[in-house]
Amino acid sequence: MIFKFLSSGESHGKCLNAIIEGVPAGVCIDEAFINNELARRQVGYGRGGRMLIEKDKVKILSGVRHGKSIGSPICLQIENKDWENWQVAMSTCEVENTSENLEIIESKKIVNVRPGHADLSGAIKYNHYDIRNVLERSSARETATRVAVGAVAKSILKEFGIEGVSVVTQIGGVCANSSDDIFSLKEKIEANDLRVCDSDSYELMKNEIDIAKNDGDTLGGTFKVIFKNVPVGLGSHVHWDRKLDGLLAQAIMSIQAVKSVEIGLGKEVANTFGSKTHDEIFVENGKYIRKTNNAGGIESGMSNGEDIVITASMKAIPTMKKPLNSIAIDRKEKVQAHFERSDVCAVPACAVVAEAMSAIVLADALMEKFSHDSLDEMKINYQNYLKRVSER
Ligand code: EPS
Repeated sequence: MIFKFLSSGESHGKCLNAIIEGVPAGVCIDEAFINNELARRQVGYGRGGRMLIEKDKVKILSGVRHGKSIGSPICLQIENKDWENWQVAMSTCEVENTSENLEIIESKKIVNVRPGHADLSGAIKYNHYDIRNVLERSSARETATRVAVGAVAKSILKEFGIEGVSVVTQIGGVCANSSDDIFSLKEKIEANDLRVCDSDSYELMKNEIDIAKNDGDTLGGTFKVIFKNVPVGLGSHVHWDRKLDGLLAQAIMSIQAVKSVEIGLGKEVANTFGSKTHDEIFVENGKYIRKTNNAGGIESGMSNGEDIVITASMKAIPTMKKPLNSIAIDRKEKVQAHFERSDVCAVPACAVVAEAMSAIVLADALMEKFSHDSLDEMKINYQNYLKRVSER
C-alpha cells in the first residue's frame, strides 16, 4: 500500500486526526474542497441531533505548502464542537475527585450493551466495564476522518480525470429507480438530502424514515458508488491481496454498519447464465469496447476501463429509542439496551463515506501503477501508458 492513513479520535473527544502517508508532491490540496466533502457527509434526512452541533471543518497541519502537497505526511484535524459538553467525561487526564465530576462520569457510564453494536465484544476483548470506552471509537463519527482523507485521494484522482458519484438506491422497503447515466444526475443527487435521483422514491423514503422515527426504530438501505475514467489495469490478477475488487470490498465493508458489498451484477451472478453474465468484447475505431458492464468495471481483480460500479447495503443503526432486550454487563441482568442520541437513518452519509473509501483504494492503485513521488512523474508515466494502450 502506498496511500496509507492512520486516524485517531473519540466521538466526544477533543478532535479527530488523520495522518496520510504517500501523497505525491505537487497535488493541489484545497481546504475548501475537503470542507465541502465533510459537509456532504453531514447531510441526510433522518440524521440525529449531533449533526446540528457539528459543522465539520478541517485544519491542514502539515505536508502541504502554498496549497500543494510536498511529499511529506499530511496531517488533518477536525475539531469536535460537542467536546465542550464532554470535557470531564472524556478528559484524557485524571479529573479532580469532586462530587460534581464523579456525578458526570457516572452519568456517562454505560453498562447496558446494544445488540448489533461493538459494545459487548469490545468490552470483553479490551476488558472494559464501561462501554463508553468502546462506543467512543466504534461510533460512525470516525468516518469524518475517512471523508477528509478521501478528499485528498479524490484530489489525486481529479488530476487524471477520474471522478466518482454515489446514489442511494433503497431505504428500508422503498427502492429507488437508479438511472444508467448517473453522472448526468449528479447535481440532482447532491441537491436532495437522501441522495436519490427520482422524486417519487424521495417522498416514499422520507415517509419510511418518519415511520421508523415515530416508532423509536431505525432503518438501513443500499447505495451505489460509481467511478468513471478509471484506466485499464489497476489492481492485479497475480495475488489475492492485489485484486482491486477485493480491496474495494474490504474498504467499504469496514464502514460502520455495512453488511454487503457487490461489484457489477453482484449476487445476481448466482442466478444468471454465463452468456448473460459476461460482457462481450468488440473493437470500434481500433479501441476495445464493451456494450454492457455486468462486471462493474473489474475483471479478475483488474480494472477493465469501464465504470467501476459498487453496490453496498447498510444495516439499520443498532442504537434505538425503543431499545431491544439485552444484558447489563456489570450484573448480567436482563435490561433494555442503552439509548444515546443517534441517527434514525444514515444511508446517504454512508454513501458519501463509501465514495471516500473507494477513492482511497483507487488513488492507491493508481500510484502503484504510475509511481508516486511527484504528480509530474505520475502524469508522464500515465501518458506513456495510455499511448502504449492505444497502439495495441
Ligand atoms: C455520528 C456521530 C454520532 C452519532 C452517529 C453518527 O454522534 P453522537 O453519538 O454524539 O450523536 O450521531 O453515530 C452512530 C450512529 C453510531 O452508531 O455511533 C457521525 O458523526 O456521523
